[in-house]
Amino acid sequence: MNPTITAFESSPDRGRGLARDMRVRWALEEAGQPYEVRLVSFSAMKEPAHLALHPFGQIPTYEEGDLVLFESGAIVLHIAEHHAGLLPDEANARARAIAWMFAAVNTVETPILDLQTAKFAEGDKPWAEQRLPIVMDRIRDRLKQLSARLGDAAWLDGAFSAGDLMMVGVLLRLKASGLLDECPNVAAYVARGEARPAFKRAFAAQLAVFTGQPLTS
Ligand code: GTB
Repeated sequence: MNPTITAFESSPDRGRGLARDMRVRWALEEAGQPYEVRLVSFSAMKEPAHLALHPFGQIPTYEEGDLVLFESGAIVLHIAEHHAGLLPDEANARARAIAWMFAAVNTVETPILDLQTAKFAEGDKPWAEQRLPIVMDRIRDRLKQLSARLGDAAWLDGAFSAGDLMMVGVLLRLKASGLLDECPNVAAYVARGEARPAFKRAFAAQLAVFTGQPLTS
């Protein structure tokens, strides 16, 4: 039986691939694993039935037989561990790819989330104008460090891996900020991720939820 994931019934980004089900869809597409999607409303996410799957009442979740998972990183790791192509076979290279997955959510995503909070949740606070440049500079620091490590390479550590999938998934959130353009090799890295056929299929599938248009392929 195909796994089932949950996604927003009505995503605030209007299907631009920013909600975290995108990473899970992308990993499933890379793995060639068909999947079902159950759409949930904001109120349904806080109901007992969904809270039984996700203790924090969020998306995405992942159900496969007896297994129920939450946390996009954990779900992507599970998919990567059970399908070829997202983690290297060699033990040390595999450990490094997993380290990049953690770096994406723990080191790079955290200041990016601070930016969203500073802009949207705290934008009307009297100190917001002073806080915003501080948060932007923290992201700049991380991007410069990532840029230095990436150099001219296509991917972070050899072949494309779940580490790249998570990192690109996190960096996508910066596209509208203009910060990516300050590090052209990182911007090109994100564009390389978006150009992958599996990314395009995943993006089209989540956009179709918003447009209501059926998928053509
Ligand atoms: N750490 C968890 C994970 O990685 O899975 C975080 C999950 C999470 O934040 N889920 C969000 C959610 O369910 C959706 S992705 N929020 C509803 C709630 O908490 O009540 C975050 C998100 C939402 C919307 C946009 N957007 O529209 O641009 C982007 C990202």
